Amino acid sequence: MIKKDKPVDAVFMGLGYIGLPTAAFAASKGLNILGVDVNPTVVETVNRGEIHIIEPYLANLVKSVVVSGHLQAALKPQTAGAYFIVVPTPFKQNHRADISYVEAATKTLIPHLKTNDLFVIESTSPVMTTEKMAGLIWKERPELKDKIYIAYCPERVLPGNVIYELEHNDRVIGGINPESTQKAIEFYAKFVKGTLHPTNARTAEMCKLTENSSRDVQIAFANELSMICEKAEINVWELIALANRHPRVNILQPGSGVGGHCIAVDPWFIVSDYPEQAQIIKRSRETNDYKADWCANRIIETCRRFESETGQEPVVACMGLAFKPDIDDLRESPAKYVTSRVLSESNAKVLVVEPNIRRNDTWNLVNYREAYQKANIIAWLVGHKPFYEIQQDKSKIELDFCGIRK
Ligand code: SAJ
Repeated sequence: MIKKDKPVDAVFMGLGYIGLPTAAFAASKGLNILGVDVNPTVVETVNRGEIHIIEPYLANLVKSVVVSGHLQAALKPQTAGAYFIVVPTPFKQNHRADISYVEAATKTLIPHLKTNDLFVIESTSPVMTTEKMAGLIWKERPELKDKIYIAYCPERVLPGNVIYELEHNDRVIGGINPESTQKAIEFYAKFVKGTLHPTNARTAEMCKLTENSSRDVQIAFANELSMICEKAEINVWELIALANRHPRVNILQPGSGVGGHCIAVDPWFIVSDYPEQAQIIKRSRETNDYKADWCANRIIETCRRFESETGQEPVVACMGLAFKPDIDDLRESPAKYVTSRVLSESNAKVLVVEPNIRRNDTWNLVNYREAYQKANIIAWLVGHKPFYEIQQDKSKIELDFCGIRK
């Protein structure tokens, strides 16, 4: 149980991929943390000292801080000195950001706020969200205007390396006024070793969107190059490796598209708010989304040509379902989308491979070595480490969308 003799130092609203690691990490630095989630299963799991997400080292961290009483989970918040909003901000059909979870978490906290409290939003949000939430607070609690500290501080941790990056990444901290920025910096300094960079709320909100949009644009450039090189019959992997020998060139890697709930989502927040100005950002999103269809089309065409030229049934191995190498997360995965299109549109027998997933009631998964051996067409969709060990069999047609053979 949470240490009763000590007040709650901070409440974290949202115990997902970012909220739980951040709450546990702050607790590991001796703070008394209450993690709040709307999902009773998540609350029960955490209070057993266990976790519901895959992240290296997180299980031990959560177990130790729950046993020590520094972290407790609950369905409802308690009064504390600081509050952090770390809930999802998906986008709606029209690519506009859905901040309803941020609003709901804010409204839940409003009755608990008191003078000198710190209120921080970490959820990736459209510019001006923090000011909007401040408006919600002032509307219900006018006596707190300019009496509490409100800031925005985006996370930038890489799934699979979250715990290390929570401690060591620099953080950008933007208050609705300089006092709020300072108060937030003082709190983060209790558990972050990275440099804490002060700014205002809008700049901090835009910084997060900018970081991920810049990566999406760079990946779109690599994906566009890969489609040009297929036409020009140039090995795009060789081309990029050579171009990157230039001291000031750093082209990223083509893939089967861009997945995950960050890079494929965040740029749309800028595009929907600044549609006239965000031309490159929008076109990059479209290019990266188109790349998945381009890959699916290539596989389907190859299967058709194989059957017409050989008279044999094409057997295609779709190698990888996850949204990026060496993880088990299929959210917004282009490889999953490509595989689904091949399953529904091709004339082939399709072998689906994802070595990072054990059992799965959606996909009839095949072991990657067995799939390679049985298939006559190999579609490399995700660059999982084990795939690089497979010796190439020149009798098979290989479509390399992620550089396995580079
Ligand atoms: N990808 C490529 N080619 C590349 C790099 C990535 O096709 O050269 C693809 C990946 O396969 C994946 C997608 O892009 O489908 C996103 O991969 P990622 O490596 O960007 O990883 P994420 O989305 O898990 O993490 C990103 C990171 N942001 C940046 O690197 C700027 C991370 O720091 C953020 O915290 C995270 O988004 C987030 O939560 O916003």
